[in-house]
Amino acid sequence: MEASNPLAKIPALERGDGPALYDSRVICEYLNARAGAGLYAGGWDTKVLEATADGIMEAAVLATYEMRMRPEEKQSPEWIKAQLGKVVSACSALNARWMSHLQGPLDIGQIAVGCALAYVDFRHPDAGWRTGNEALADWFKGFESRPSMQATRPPEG
Ligand SMILES: N[C@@H](CCC(=O)N[C@@H](CS)C(=O)NCC(=O)O)C(=O)O
Repeated sequence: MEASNPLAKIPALERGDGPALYDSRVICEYLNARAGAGLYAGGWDTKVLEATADGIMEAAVLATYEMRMRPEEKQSPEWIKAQLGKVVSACSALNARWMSHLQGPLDIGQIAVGCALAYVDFRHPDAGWRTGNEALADWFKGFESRPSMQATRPPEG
């Protein structure tokens, strides 16, 4: 893994025409350019939405690591709560300000939000992000039923 990404993190993409790429935002932009998929047509709005989703994912992953990788006596419940608090407040911001973008043409921002919310449900089903965020919850119900989301559901456990 370090051979592809010196930070020893996934995802990393090995390619024939240059060094490996890492960081999901970089990989997504590369794949979009190769496919001509037009997933960044929304400009800065799309990128800020993607960054918000990435922040949700990062906070949720950090909480997961604290809960699953550290011995229980070393875990900080306050820190876990703070990370999941970021998840919920970012979801409230999406619900308040981003619904029309989320309901517009498919872009990388929507995909990132869909993936982040699916991860939160997978690892932190009690995070409570739906409370008060009904428009976002409704949108996600539609998004997660897409064949691509169903086909890439993680196995239980
Ligand atoms: N910003 C990076 C985050 C990547 C990341 O944190 N990956 C986690 C798995 S979800 C990882 O490989 N962690 C291993 C580690 O931190 O050592 C991205 O979007 O690609």
